[in-house]
Amino acid sequence: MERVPTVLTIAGSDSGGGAGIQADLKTFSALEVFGMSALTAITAQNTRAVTAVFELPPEIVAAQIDAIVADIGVDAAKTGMLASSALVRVVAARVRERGIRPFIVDPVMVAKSGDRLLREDAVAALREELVPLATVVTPNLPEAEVLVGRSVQTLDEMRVAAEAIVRLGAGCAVVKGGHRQGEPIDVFFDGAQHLEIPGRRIVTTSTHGTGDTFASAIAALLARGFGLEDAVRGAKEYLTLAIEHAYPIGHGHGPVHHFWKWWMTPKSGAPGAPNQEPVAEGRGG
Ligand code: PXL
Repeated sequence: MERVPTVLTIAGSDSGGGAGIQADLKTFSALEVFGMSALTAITAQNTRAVTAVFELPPEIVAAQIDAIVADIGVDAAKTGMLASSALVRVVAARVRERGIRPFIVDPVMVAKSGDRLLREDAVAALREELVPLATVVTPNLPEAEVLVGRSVQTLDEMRVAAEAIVRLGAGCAVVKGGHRQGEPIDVFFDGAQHLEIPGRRIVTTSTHGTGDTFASAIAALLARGFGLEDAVRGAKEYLTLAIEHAYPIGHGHGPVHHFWKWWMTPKSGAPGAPNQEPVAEGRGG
């Protein structure tokens, strides 16, 4: 029998179920790989706000990764919320020492609610220790600005930012255009080829966990053997349909529908329902 690819998320828990490891594990399952998790932090959170954060000790994060590598093996891994420089460093050390690849770094900095998920003093560790290990880095516009230290708003600036991230040592950068007005174009650069990957803008408030879902989908598709460009395009397609099929949950930014392909029962309030309002400016993606 064919072996099922195994994919690891190194990320935080979202008690609201829409982002973090919850989104990652749902994405892995939907895309037909076996999901595993090394938990970095616990957030108390709903669709409106993060109300508390508890960071786990670096040793237990390292122990989770070691336990998984020692028995099950990792065909691809991705990172989400890493919270602190100590956690960034321990994850970088483990990924380097265990030779974990492909390795997708989603440089998570703030939640959809605006709450910080990475301490300011951890940005340098992320840039210097984690990004150079990455097969792909997937920043949104604000994250790209923090990583490269300059404005990233126009398509040209997105291209320059992607190049700068590759110069930091990443194999590839996908700068996501979801936060721009109009068509959400992602800019892809792998050190050789620049691509503009167009998408469809869906008017909805159900955008919580979109970044986590995108990075996890890339990890799953890479683990299944797709090439980088196909994995990124496939991830975007999967995410677009998951946003489109979202049903209302909570009163803020609701989650996407990871299992749009499998659920048979029509959902009241699915696309176009009363809570589907225009995406707030500067949010989403
Ligand atoms: O979407 C980024 C993200 C990652 N990880 C956790 C989160 C969020 C956003 O809310 O809560 C735990």
